[in-house]
Amino acid sequence: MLCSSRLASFLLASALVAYAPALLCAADAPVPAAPASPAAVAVLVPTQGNDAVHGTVRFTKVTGGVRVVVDVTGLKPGEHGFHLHEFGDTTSADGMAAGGHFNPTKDTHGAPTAEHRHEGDLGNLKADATGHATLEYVDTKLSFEGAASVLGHGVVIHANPDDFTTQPTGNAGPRVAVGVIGLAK
Ligand SMILES: [Cu+2]
Repeated sequence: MLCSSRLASFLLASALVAYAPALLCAADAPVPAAPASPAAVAVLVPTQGNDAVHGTVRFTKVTGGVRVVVDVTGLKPGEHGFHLHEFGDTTSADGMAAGGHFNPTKDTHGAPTAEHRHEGDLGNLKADATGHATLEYVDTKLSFEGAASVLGHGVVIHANPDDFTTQPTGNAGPRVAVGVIGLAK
C-alpha cells in the first residue's frame, strides 16, 4: 500500500514536471517581450537654406550609457555644434521650435567630456572637405529611462562650432538641421 502510494505520487510529480513548461509557455504567450536592447533614431531635416544637409543620428543602450552614431552629409567643411534640444519639434523653418538645449539637471553648458554639462551637450561634428561628418562614442549621461531619456527630444546641428564656454548655447550659431528622436525598429 505504501509502495503503490509512493508510486502514485511519483507518477503525479513526473506528470507535473512534464506539463509545467507547456503551462508556463501558455501563460507567458500574451505578454510581449521587452526589447533586449532599446534603440532610437533621428532622421535629420534640413532647415531653410540648408537643403543639402541629410543624415541620421542613432542611439543604442549599452553598458554604462548610450552609444551615439552620427552620419551626416551636405555640411560646410569644419566643425558644427551638435546637441540634443528639449523638443522633438521640427515644424519651424529655422529649427527654433526645438527649443533650448536638453538640460533636465539644470547644469551649465560644456563639452561632452566635462563634469558640468547639459545632457544635450554632445560636442562638435567635424565635416571633411566633402561635407561628410561621422561620430561614434558612448555618452555616459544619456539614458533610455527617467529624466535623461533621449526619447522624444530633438537633435540639432549648428552652422558654427560649439566653443563649450559661452552660456548657455556654446555660441554655435544658426541651426542647419533638426530631427526627432524616436524608437527604432
Ligand atoms: Cu544646439
